[in-house]
Amino acid sequence: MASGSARYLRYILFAVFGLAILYFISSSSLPTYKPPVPASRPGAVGLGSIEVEKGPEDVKASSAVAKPHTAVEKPAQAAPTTPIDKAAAPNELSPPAPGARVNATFVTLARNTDLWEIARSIRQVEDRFNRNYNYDWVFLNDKPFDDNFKKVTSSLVSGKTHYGEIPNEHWSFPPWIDEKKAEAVREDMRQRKIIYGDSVSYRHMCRFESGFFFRHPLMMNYEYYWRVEPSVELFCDLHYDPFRVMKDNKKKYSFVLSLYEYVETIPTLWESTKKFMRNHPEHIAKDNSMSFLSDDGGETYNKCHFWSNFEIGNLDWLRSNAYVDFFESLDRDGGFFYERWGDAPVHSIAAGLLLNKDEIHFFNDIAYYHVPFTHCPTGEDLRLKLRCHCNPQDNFDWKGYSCTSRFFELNGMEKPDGWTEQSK
Ligand SMILES: Nc1nc2c(ncn2[C@@H]2O[C@H](COP(=O)(O)OP(=O)(O)OP(=O)(O)O)[C@@H](O)[C@H]2O)c(=O)[nH]1
Ligand SMILES: [Mg+2]
Repeated sequence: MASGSARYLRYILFAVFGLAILYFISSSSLPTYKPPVPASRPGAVGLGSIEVEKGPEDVKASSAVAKPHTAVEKPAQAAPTTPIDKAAAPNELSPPAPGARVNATFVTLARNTDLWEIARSIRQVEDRFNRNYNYDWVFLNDKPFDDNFKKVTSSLVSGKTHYGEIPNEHWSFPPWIDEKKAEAVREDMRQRKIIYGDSVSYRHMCRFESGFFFRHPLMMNYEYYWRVEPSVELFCDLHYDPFRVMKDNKKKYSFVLSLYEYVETIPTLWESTKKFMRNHPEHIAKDNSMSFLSDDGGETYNKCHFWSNFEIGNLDWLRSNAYVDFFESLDRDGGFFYERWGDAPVHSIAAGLLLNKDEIHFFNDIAYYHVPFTHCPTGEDLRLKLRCHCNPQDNFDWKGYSCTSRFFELNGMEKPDGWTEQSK
């Protein structure tokens, strides 16, 4: 009996010793953990290679690197011991992309009631891009933002948030406008069922976006902006910093979608533009994009415009004498109230005439939706690399009502492979 117990004891000791050796070998052969490379770093999704995205688990594991003793723990062992309230420290989910930031901000005009629609937009912009770049976000409103709006939006934005109220002069009838005449126009447009035709606030919004957002005190410290509206979608990862692309390539204005404007909303906009061109020939760029705007050398407007609910642009250009003179000339003519001029044709005509062609940029790889149009990048290779979730058949670029083909032709750009299949 005693010798039997001794034998069992020897077996047990052997087994413990063997297990200890196995554990030593297996743990010393674990690879050293390297922090994940953010997929949205410039070059991370190079044109010739796909970099494997690190899932949230991997990224979370990067916090273990900071503590050398836990670096070799397998996630399966670590998980049950991680306190639930420490499981997802937001700052550790997404390491910042390397490289210097541009002096830039997102900007959103919104009402308090737009909260959940803008929350959706912010979340997409953050997930696809800004979580790695942490750019600021400026929110502007004609009324004070309430605490709930500030609380929710600031929790979603990875950069600093700023909330500003619009001064009354930038959101009201200027003194030279005949308000009775403006009211009669609205009534007429209401009867003709012109979209937003009877709205006063929509007109203030369009005038503010045309002439004032870039001069708001909160915007004065920035050089570039990216406009984001409620309920928009971003369908692809953004694998580089578009502000950096704008700055390094001296771009002043950019777009993803273009289309024709409803003629009923801008019957005299081109007459006003021509008046401005006669009065200020010094502001017209030599190598401008007139052929994007007009099919007869400037006689008439073909209604093409960049869709300004998305735009990344240079604020100093909008604050330049050329742009401000253009806006003030239009504003005096009264079409923001006597018609229903939108900021999209106003910005687009300005970009087309005041900028040289090579200062306007088309972002094919920023996949975007604002009801009812989609820009889904042409080219399957690109869509797969950028992990896009848009249906390529929805891409509006090459359809009949888009002006993007004109932009390509005017700039001598070759259309991406696959465009013909999307033109139907
Ligand atoms: N503060 C404020 N923001 C407004 C007002 N009207 C519109 N906006 C904002 O101005 C931008 C454009 O307004 P939208 O209602 O989206 O206009 P739209 O894009 O032409 O039309 P939709 O198809 O309805 O999106 C959005 O960012 C709105 O949140 C307003 O009265 N007050
Ligand atoms: Mg909108």
